[in-house]
Amino acid sequence: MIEHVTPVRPGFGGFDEPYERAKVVFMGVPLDVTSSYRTGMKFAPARIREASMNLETYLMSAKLDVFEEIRISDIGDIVLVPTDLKASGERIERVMKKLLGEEKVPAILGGEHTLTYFSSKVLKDIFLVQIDAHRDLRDEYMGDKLCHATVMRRVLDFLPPERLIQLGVRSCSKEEAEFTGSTKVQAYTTEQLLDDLRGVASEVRKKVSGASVYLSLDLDVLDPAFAPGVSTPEPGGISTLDLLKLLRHLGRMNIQAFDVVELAAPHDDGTTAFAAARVIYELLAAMSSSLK
Ligand SMILES: [Mn+2]
Repeated sequence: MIEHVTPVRPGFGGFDEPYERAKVVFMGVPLDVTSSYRTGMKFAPARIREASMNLETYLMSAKLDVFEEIRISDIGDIVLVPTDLKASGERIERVMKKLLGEEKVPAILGGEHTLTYFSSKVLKDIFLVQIDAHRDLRDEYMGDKLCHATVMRRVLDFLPPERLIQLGVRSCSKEEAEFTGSTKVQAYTTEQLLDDLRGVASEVRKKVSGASVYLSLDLDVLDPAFAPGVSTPEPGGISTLDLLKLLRHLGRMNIQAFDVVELAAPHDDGTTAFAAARVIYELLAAMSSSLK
């Protein structure tokens, strides 16, 4: 039993190992506080787990079963303080520290994107690879310094800008465009991805080289046709298959933790939850060779 965590059964995929033996450890982080539009991200971990139970754990692309290749556990959901972002953040940091201290690879089922500020802060000398339609780089949003629209700007309070790599972006404010023009934040737009997915992926892998990576996947990078149930849908995105192909490459980076965020469960017919579970399986398959 881990402090501030409530067990959930069945866990992701349903074949989980005891925590002690596991390398990859799933946890739900049902953070749902700062959304400016749709809410319901607190229900996302349950919906993603449910979808994960109804997909094959054998991956044709990788010719392996992720549960045979990787020791996976699911500790359940972090119990957050619904009205207190700071207190919730402290709990996220505490659980992350414990897992990383025991050489686990945390796999976070969000929750809104703001959680990434707390979960990535705990890792040292990382590249943060953010797959997202939005840049999330406003300095403040409606007076709020830390929310889903500013989360990556706050990450830059502790992360050197050249260590943030954004993939699939296609929307930002004028302020964000001006800000990114003057910093070393690296970004690849949706169209750059679609024009040369393999080229972008290998460029990112070259930049990151062997360094530790925190991978943050905002499901709104997908076109709303493929992921309608997100907090702030952004038309003109990539397909689920594009994302699977991208993760087949990026999963071979030295990933120390990852999150999948922004599923607004009440607005989803299951499409987005299944896409989330499916891309997680693909990512795990790609990560499996380096996790052995
Ligand atoms: Mn985001």
